[in-house]
Amino acid sequence: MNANVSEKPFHRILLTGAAGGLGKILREKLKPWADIIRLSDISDMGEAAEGEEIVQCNLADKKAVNDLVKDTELILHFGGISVEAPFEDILSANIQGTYNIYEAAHLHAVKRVIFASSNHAIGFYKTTEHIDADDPVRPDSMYGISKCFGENLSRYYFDRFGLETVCVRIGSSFPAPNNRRMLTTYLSYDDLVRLLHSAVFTPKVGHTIVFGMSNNPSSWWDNRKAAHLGYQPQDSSIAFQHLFPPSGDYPDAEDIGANYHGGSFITSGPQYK
Ligand code: NAI
Ligand code: 15L
Repeated sequence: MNANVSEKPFHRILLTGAAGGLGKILREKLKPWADIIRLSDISDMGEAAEGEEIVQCNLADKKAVNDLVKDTELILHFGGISVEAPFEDILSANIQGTYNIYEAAHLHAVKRVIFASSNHAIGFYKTTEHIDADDPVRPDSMYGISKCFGENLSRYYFDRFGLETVCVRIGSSFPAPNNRRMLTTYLSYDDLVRLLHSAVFTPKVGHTIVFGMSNNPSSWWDNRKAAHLGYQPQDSSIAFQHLFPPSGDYPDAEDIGANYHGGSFITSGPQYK
């Protein structure tokens, strides 16, 4: 066997948001997938280990993003503001930033992007409603609107140029659920990696929207429209149910956040007097 020939599926892939909560997990987990992982964030990412390249840049800087994407085969776009924020900040990091990623991906003939979308693209559905990927978006915040933008932008780049995307509407991906709502929205880190593996290695994905959730005892989201990905979650929030024991009045009709998929995000947007 020629020692110079790699057996990894990709030569170089790009992960944005590498300094973030999920980025730090993925930095390790993606290593078997590529000879080189190019890590990017606006924040410090420490030193590059073997098989890593570090590029610190602002996603809103079009020239910098163009250079960032050059020579990569796949992009996992996790960078950006991950909670509600003033529109101008969302515009720069999430809307301009995601546009810059897609423009560069097209110019450099990247074949596929995995876009970290969010449940907040559909957060204004009530918890009594069950939806699938074909139901209309109902963003619950400026942040959620930026995720709808990314989903529509990626649809356009697929229809116009054939650039494939899997939009992962991540529920709540943390070490454990932090509240009762997250018993429904929880996505374990291992299931996140399983889902990304399906999104990256399924031969044809076109433009797919998939809900990022573990095999939780309750769900508001139906993933049958993304069945071609073959994603099989193996974890469940059931292991954490004891942390949030049932109480008779949940969801309390007065607690508006408890009655919507997006939880408290639905009141986090602009406040008017
Ligand atoms: P995070 O906030 O920990 O990480 C986001 C990273 O993006 C940060 O390191 C930040 O420095 C970087 N960033 C922000 N603005 C930037 C800019 N202008 N240029 C370059 N980098 C910038 O968020 P987390 O939890 O790691 O989420 C990662 C992605 O997944 C985000 O896009 C988020 O919206 C999405 N997501 C995460 C969920 C979760 O439960 N963790 C749920 C739904 C979506
Ligand atoms: C998200 O989109 C956020 O990035 C994350 O911080 C959580 O708030 C998550 O949604 C959630 O809905 O739990």
